[in-house]
Amino acid sequence: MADIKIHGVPPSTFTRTVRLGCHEKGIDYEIVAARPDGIGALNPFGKIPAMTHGDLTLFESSAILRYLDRVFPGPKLWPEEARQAALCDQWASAICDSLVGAALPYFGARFGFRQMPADQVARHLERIRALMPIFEQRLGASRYLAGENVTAADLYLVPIFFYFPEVPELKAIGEASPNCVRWAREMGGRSSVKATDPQFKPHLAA
Ligand SMILES: N[C@@H](CCC(=O)N[C@@H](CS)C(=O)NCC(=O)O)C(=O)O
Repeated sequence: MADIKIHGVPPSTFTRTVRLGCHEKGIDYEIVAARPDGIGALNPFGKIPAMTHGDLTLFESSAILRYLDRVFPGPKLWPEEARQAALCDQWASAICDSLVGAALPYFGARFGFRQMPADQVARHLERIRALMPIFEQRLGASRYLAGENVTAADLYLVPIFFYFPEVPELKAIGEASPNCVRWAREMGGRSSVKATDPQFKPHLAA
């Protein structure tokens, strides 16, 4: 039985980010099924994922990933060099602060998990559309978000961008972004991304 337990479910984007980090570093872990309404004391904020390692319980994906990066050997998720590490923080934080804030409610509405007025759904879509050129420009200037190597920043973008093909209007936005497509092709070839495929085929709400 693995020492590291990730409490969450595979379709959850933040759960996937943490799992991606485990795979990138070669950390053995066990996924323990938990939804936000069942996470209980592991996260008093009622969000997934949480992680347990012996008597340590952590929530917040960035805290979990940083802990794993410090404690376990394997490729660094945050570069050692200060500027590169800051770029990684910058992109990871910007994704959580902007893209996730539009994409998660949009997925929720389109996958039929959340009821939302149509104009609100449309606003989330326009926000996603407006944000994609930022990633397109960045991934035209560097191979990965924080430079020439995969970092934690990329692990935040993968779960979001890899749902785009499931939703026709997002698929079109993604396909109109050739640098993002190139990045996604490279990321999609990684064993971490293959191993964490949520195998989730949503039924789209109207
Ligand atoms: N800041 C948290 C965000 C986690 C998060 O929002 N997880 C989603 C699932 S992908 C969730 O639990 N949503 C339930 C809710 O917001 O009520 C992290 O980085 O771990």
